[in-house]
Amino acid sequence: MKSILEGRTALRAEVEKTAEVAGYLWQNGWAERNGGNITVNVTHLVDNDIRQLPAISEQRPIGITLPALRGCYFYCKGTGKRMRDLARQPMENGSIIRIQEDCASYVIIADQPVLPTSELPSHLAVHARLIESGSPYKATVHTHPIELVAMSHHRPFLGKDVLTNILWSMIPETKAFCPLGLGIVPYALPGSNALAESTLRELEDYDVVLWEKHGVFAKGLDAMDAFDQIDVLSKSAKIYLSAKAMGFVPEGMTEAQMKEMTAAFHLPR
Ligand code: 2HA
Ligand code: ZN
Repeated sequence: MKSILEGRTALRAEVEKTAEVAGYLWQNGWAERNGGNITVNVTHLVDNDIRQLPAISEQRPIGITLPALRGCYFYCKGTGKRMRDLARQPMENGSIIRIQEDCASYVIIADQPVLPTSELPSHLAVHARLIESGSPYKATVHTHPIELVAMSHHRPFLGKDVLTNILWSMIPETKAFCPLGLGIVPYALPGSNALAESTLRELEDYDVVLWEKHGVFAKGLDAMDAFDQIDVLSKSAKIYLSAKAMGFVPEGMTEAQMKEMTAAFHLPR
């Protein structure tokens, strides 16, 4: 069977980059079984021939109405599919969907009728907000990074910007490459509207948010950019835990050293 990616260099590159990220999530131990999701807005890579493609699924409800997404196209990980499989075969473990005229339903158009992620409403709600706010961001990534999830089990860490400041102070690059820090989303049932709504709210101020006792949700220019931000935060969490394992609480960079970073890298705060 011919893939939609054949002869489409830019779309193929975007899907392959997403597959590369899926491999990193698995290799990092952040994507057990079918854990995690990736959704990428590929509308700008879609040509007229793709727009004419017939649906290969029934029209399915999203669960919410998102007017900003009318006629948009997304590559989505398939529900129940594994990141480690998606890394090798992205079009068998994910699919491309088209948002319908009603802005409340979608159809799958390629390559196979693989149903998209269970977290589709929360991912699409974030994409709608990104479009409405004129953001260049095209990707959302949800994954289960071990050390960050472990830190979310400690109540004192869940106060506003407590973890942001600890993680920023572990190594200078974290503040430079995750300049907005880490937002906190209180525990809510996976796939629930409550989780989607508090994620949407927290992403107004942060690029990466920590879902208490579950995982992280990040937005970025592409899946690689979202992954990089999670990766630098995870690196800092590992340094914190390594210090604790050696029997001491790490000192962290001083206020003055953090301020120096902010000025040198022209960071927002
Ligand atoms: O899709 O990780 O939270 C699998 C998940 C949902
Ligand atoms: Zn999850």
